[in-house]
Amino acid sequence: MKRLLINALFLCFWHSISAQQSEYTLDLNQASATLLDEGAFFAHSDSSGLHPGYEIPKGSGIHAIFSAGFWMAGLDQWGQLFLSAQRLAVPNQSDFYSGPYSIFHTYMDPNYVSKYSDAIWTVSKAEIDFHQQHFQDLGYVIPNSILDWPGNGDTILGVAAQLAPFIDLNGDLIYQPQFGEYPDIRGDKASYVIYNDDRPHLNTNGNSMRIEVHIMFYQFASTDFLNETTFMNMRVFNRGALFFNQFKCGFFMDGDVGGYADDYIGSDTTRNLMYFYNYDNTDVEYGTNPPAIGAISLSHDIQNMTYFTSTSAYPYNDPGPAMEYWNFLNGTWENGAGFYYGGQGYGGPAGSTNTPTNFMFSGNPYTNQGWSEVSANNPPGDRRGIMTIEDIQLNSHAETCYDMAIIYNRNGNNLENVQGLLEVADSIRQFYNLQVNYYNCSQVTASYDELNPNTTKSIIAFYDLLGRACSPEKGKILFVQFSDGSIEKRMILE
Ligand SMILES: [Ca+2]
Ligand SMILES: [Ca+2]
Ligand SMILES: [Ca+2]
Repeated sequence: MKRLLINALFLCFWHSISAQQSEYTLDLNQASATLLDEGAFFAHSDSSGLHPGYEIPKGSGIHAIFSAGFWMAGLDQWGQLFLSAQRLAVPNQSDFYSGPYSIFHTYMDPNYVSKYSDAIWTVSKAEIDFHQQHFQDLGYVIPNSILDWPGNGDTILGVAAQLAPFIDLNGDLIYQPQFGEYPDIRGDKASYVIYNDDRPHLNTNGNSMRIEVHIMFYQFASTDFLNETTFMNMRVFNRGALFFNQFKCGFFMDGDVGGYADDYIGSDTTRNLMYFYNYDNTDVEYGTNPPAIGAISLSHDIQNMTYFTSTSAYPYNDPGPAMEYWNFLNGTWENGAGFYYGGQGYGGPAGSTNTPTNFMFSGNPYTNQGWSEVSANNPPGDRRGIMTIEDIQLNSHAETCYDMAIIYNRNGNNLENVQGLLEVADSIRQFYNLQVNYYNCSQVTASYDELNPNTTKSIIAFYDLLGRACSPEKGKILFVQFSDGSIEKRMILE
């Protein structure tokens, strides 16, 4: 057990009225991913404490991730900070709560509790295929995985009418599996998790954003790189009245490559990748040739990638209050000090420069090009990383969405596995770009050529998020410049 941070006071107070977080392990392929429904995932918690929750390969008893979660924050028009974030699966010490947002806040209603205290729904493509072929057969019984799919929320409880995606054959917006309708999943098996932040934030003490988060975790059965991959489609719904002038979403991951104490971290800005690897070629759990594991953003260019280490001194250690999480989301240390290229990314100590950077250890430790923890010869440790994947305005009742994947490679020594992971990242992106049926991960629902059907203005240029001229590419978010001079942030649909 790595650490136990249960706050006994909160535990006593909340235990009687707060439901236990539910757990499900998605393990269709070689990645055995433990899911939870209160903000943290790839983590496991029981009476003996906190444990890692991403076993790979499945059945080995060895894990490569201790914990992960999405961090979200926004500033309202007066600059007030609202923030929801989770690092660890400590029971009853979360910013997030299982189930959808309720406009009546009726979370203690027995009907709400019975419907949503377990907010993880899982279904396989095989079940869906069988259902499609046999739903009209005499004696066919719809399996619970399809029957219970949360396509519609209970509006009597103040929950949104539309929740998880489904194929609505008759177009009435009502999920009717008895008519052959079925969950609209990706992959060969998917788990759908719903949680909200509409109660006290027991982790960060941040202000509630009134958001609802949906994550579809999905895996493919395959014999290639997909067999060691878990995908995530994450959607954020702003259910309240707040308008966030600046909304940021980050993906946090405490990668532990087997033993946690001898790891390095890195980023690859061209691949939108954050990754963890062993500093030497021997790990206490994986043995020789320990793997590399990473998180890749597929729908968005990452804005920054930062890290911290639990054993470091302030301000280089784990964040505590909401403002410290906000600082990390903004690509600074937790006290707001900047990151600098070189060394350990601090201003001052040996090896660092005066050059600010948004991406920690952006070089390649295998080719030894650029700045890496290998080139800096850093002391290894328990690395935790956070990559900020979006910075937008988020209106009341708007939604945004992200596609990501957790990828893995173990085909050589510790550094060859980093190089191998970069190649897996390219394969995953190629695979993702071919998925034409995926609904588009963007706040904007119009495609660029439909923006102004009667328009007098035409598109004159595209720019990427760094302001560089680029060509339009499906699934890419970019700035579109129009002939009247206006610029809008858009995602290309087709
Ligand atoms: Ca229907
Ligand atoms: Ca290790
Ligand atoms: Ca770690």
